[in-house]
Amino acid sequence: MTAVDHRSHDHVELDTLARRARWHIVNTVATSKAGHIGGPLSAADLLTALYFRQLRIDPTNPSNPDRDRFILSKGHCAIGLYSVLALRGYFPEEELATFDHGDSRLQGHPDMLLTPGVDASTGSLGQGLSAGAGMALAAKRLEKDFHTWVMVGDGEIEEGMIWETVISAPRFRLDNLTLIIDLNGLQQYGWPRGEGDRFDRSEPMGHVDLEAVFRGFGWQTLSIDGHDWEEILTAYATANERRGVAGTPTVIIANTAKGHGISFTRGTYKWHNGIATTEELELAHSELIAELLLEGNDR
Ligand SMILES: Cc1ncc(C[n+]2csc(CCOP(=O)(O)OP(=O)(O)O)c2C)c(N)n1
Ligand SMILES: [Mg+2]
Repeated sequence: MTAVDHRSHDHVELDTLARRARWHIVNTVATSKAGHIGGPLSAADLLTALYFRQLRIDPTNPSNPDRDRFILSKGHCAIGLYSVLALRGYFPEEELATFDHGDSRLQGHPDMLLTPGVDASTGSLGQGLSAGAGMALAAKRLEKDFHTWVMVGDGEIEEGMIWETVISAPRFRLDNLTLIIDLNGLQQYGWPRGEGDRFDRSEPMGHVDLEAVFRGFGWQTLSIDGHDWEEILTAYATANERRGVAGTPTVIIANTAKGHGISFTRGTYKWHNGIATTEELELAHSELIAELLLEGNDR
């Protein structure tokens, strides 16, 4: 008996795209022998929904001054962004094979001067939200209607510069600015505390009530499951509807799992970065793509 698929057509399409993005991530990093895995995988659903359902963008005109902006502040997750940009049509998917090569447009961290669709150069953690607030403020001053979206990691928000903008953005009434926190529970190293560790490196924000903190600074907060299409799309729509009317910025706290989508990378800090072996690649392919091929849904 064939199992009944209760997912909506829209969610099946997003699911297919996100699987292909995840395959590009793990396969490209293995091909280039460099790059990050866990953070791009935790963000893959959020990025797919953003680029395929939310952002007002045109891949054939990436510098349109009226386009929505997106800043991947956690720039080490560049391969996640590039995979989705390629699927969305900013450049050929085949170009991903040049990732991190010296002469490639796809550097290990995003370079806005090289890559079509990249709105800010990032990699030094903590800076993207300030740049995004600048863009949102410019939109207000120029009376432009675009929305600026910024994604940060949960380790990244330990950076003090993030909080300078958290404090100031409501003062500037930046309701055209949305921050997405990829709350995947891990940063570069893991938990629990191991022998010889000098610090507890458990969940970077595990002890903080982020909703209360952001609300205290005057932000609208939305807390979601960052791997649930309905919750992601609803949060994006809510944030977008606040633009121009609410007077305060929005933060989407997306509960995710680092390495989500592939069994052996999920929930382990060891896959913050790493090169999959041939056997691991085969397993990842069978988990992500083989099922799609069976369903005839690979395109
Ligand atoms: C200012 C700065 N300090 C340190 C690093 C090195 N670094 C790269 S990724 C990373 C961990 C980031 O963790 P998190 O923000 O949680 O990202 P994710 O879990 O999504 O990979 C660190 C410390 C950096 N890129 N920039
Ligand atoms: Mg993290």
